[in-house]
Amino acid sequence: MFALQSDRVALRFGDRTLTHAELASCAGALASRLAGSPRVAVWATPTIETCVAVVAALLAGVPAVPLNPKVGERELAHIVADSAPALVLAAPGVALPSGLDSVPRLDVTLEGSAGSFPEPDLSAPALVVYTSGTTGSPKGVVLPRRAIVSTLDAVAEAWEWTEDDVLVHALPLFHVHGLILGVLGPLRRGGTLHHLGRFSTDLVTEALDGDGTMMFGVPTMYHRIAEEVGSNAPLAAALRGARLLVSGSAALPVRDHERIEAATGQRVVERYGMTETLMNTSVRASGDRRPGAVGVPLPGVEVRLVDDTGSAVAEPGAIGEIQVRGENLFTEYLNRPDATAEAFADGWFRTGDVGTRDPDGYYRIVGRKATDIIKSGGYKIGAGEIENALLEHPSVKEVAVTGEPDDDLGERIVAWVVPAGDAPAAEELSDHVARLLTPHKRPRRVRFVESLPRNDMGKVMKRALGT
Ligand code: MCA
Ligand code: AMP
Repeated sequence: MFALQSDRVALRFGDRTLTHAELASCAGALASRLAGSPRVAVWATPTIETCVAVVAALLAGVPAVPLNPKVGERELAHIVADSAPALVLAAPGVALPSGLDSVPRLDVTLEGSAGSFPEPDLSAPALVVYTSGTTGSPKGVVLPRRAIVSTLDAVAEAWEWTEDDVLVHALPLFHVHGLILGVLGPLRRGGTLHHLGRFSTDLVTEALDGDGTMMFGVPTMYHRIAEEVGSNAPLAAALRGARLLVSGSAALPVRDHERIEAATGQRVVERYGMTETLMNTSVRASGDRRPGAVGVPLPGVEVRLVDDTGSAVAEPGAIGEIQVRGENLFTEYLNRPDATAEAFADGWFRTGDVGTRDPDGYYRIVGRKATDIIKSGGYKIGAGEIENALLEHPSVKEVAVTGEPDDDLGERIVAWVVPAGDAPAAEELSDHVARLLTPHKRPRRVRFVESLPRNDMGKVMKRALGT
């Protein structure tokens, strides 16, 4: 999957770096301690140790489950029970929550010398990434090595990504965007990742002013850049000098595209992906960078649009569900053969996204089939899991969760609550969700109501909930 031989810097986190050869040594040493484990969890802090742990698991052929280090107790219990990791890999000195007490810990150190490992079969599972659905708890998406390799090679071709590129980003390392594209991408190219630790426009300026050539981000990050770039000359200059700025995980509003272009002369490249499919389409580095469009299918990926009757629609401008086929796809949802079967139609993966195709083959995403999926800050969040968490709070009698437009986050989570007795403080309910699930799933707004609008069947009519 990676050559890991050169003396070029592979990973930079603050002032800590590892060359490809050094990474091969320390990840190789760790890999020999993992070999034979059925599956391992990785406490995915934004650190060099997380990268070493994931590379070690890949070298050893042991599937890795990246864990959000801010995960709440209920969500962690679910992931641990579902994925049954034999070990949890963590940076030395980092405290782990009690939900991991039953899982033996292995510290990730940056020492040791490389062993040699046979390259596992391409169909072997490499990562299990948890993702939210409309209802219930997050599902473990089993990603084979083939999907990772094919998606990374496809985007490399589209973005003319080489070993000379230094990728800059501040994405979390427990999702596809930050981990697969953002860490494994530079490693497969033989290039460099410069991770900022956290997002800030000052850190972006510094990194792109330095040797950074490309940047990946979610629309919230580009929105924050767009808000500032017109009046922040050093930021504008740093962005102007970059080779490529790529946005994904949610739609980048045209207004933000335009503000960034006006201040920097750079047009952001959009690509469209999903945890289950990795990358599907992208605007090519040399192609027409059209705001609002997610480009053309990547090499090896077939895309079709299917209308409500299940028929493929091909004429330009027709609207349908985006379905995908190719080597970029996941294998299954862990322990969920029912959900896996439901996700496919005649061998095509049903994304749930609704799109249209321009006459020249560019795709645009126009909506989503399920109303109970919210995309906030680039994170996918299921309304059902938040409703279930809120119903556990003694002051909540009934609840409905919706997403409403938010300039910064794309969508913000709103909880419509019928209190049991006196209404609790909104913050108490938000903290409750943050503690049980994860902070990014907390409602940003709580609206107390006397009742929820329901249809004759008793189902909450979410569209009737005004703001
Ligand atoms: C706030 N915090 C709390 C609470 N409230 N902690 C505990 N309890 C609370 N009640 C903490 C948070 O943990 C966080 O800590 C800080 O306060 C601010 O939180 P938040 O408001 O959520 O952060 P933000 O500033 O709004 O974050 C914006 C962001 C973030 C940086 C853009 O949303 C982000 O990183 N998004 C990336 C999502 C992503 O990677 N998606 C990829 C999946 P602290 O500051 O310490 O963190 S999609 C994908 O992979 C597909 C394949 C694709 O297409 O890419
Ligand atoms: P996730 O399941 O967290 O991997 O998120 C995948 C979803 O993010 C997709 O199904 C889309 O709804 C959305 N998404 C990803 N990239 C884009 C994009 N460039 N434009 C619009 N939506 C996107």
